[in-house]
Amino acid sequence: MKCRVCRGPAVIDLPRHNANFCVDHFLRYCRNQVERAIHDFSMLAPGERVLVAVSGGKDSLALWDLLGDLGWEADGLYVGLGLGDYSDVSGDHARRFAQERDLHLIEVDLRASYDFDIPTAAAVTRRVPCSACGLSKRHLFDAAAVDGGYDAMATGHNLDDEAAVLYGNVLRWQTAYLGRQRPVLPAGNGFPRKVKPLVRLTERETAAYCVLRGIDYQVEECPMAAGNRHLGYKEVLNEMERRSPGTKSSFYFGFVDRAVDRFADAAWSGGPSGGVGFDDGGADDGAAPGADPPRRALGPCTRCGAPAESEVCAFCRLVERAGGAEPVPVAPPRRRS
Ligand code: Q46
Ligand code: ZN
Repeated sequence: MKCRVCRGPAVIDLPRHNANFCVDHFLRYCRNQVERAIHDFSMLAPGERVLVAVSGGKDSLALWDLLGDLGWEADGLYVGLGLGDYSDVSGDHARRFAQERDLHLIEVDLRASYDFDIPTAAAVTRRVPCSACGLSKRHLFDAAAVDGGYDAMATGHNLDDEAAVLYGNVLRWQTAYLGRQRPVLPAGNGFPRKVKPLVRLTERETAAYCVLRGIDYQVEECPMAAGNRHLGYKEVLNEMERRSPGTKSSFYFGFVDRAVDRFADAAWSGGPSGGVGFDDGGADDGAAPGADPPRRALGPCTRCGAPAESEVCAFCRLVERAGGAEPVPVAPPRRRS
């Protein structure tokens, strides 16, 4: 197996590009893909400050590394979700990454700051954990990005994530979600700009990037994720990709190029909303972790000042319900029948 560029020994094959790469040219390929995504979708302008949502997993750490490499001033934000050992290990990876590179990592711990964690919130609200989790992460990331004066917030959603979310939303014709599924959400209504610079890289590629760059990351899946629909959609798409390399990319980018605008009217007019309850598009609600609820806002939350659809924002209502409740340990993964 030889590198397509230099004919040296290749370390990875990329069937969808009909190419093999050596270490240097694979790393260059990753940088090029991110640069191209940022440029093609006008995600960031030179000199802008970025806040990276860091989970301690491969995607967010690869993203932080790549953005720095490409010259952006990027800080990280890690949210402690209280998911037992999984959170402890994830936080350690995020902290070590930042320390070793002298980067600034902001940390917010749900238990320490709001007196609840995700398993407890899930039990109190009787919703799947991803519901309270997605709501909390979005609220805290948005608030940190706005309060910190960052020009944009970047998340590590990769091509597999976006294709799986799209697949789920198409299967259920979630038109409101479809209209918002773009690599960039502009700032507005008190929300920061949100960008996904890894949309041109697959999960396998971000994992290989981390290994080749010597980045240690959380290799376990979130204990709450097992059995959710999102993972099932990924498996289906992986099988299609195996049979026909390039399927995921043409599915997702074909949608972004030729179809997303058709759902623009639905995008802001309806659909499940993080502002109404806890139905934020968590994994079992039909969409997936990372799906964006409508950014409707009638005014600032009277408690925290965040954009809210009612007097009190959904996160503050969650804090009111779950804060101080008897802590619930991390449950074994829930399997769907
Ligand atoms: S961390 Fe949170 Fe994800 Fe775990 S509980 Fe669900 S949303 S799966 S990206
Ligand atoms: Zn609030």
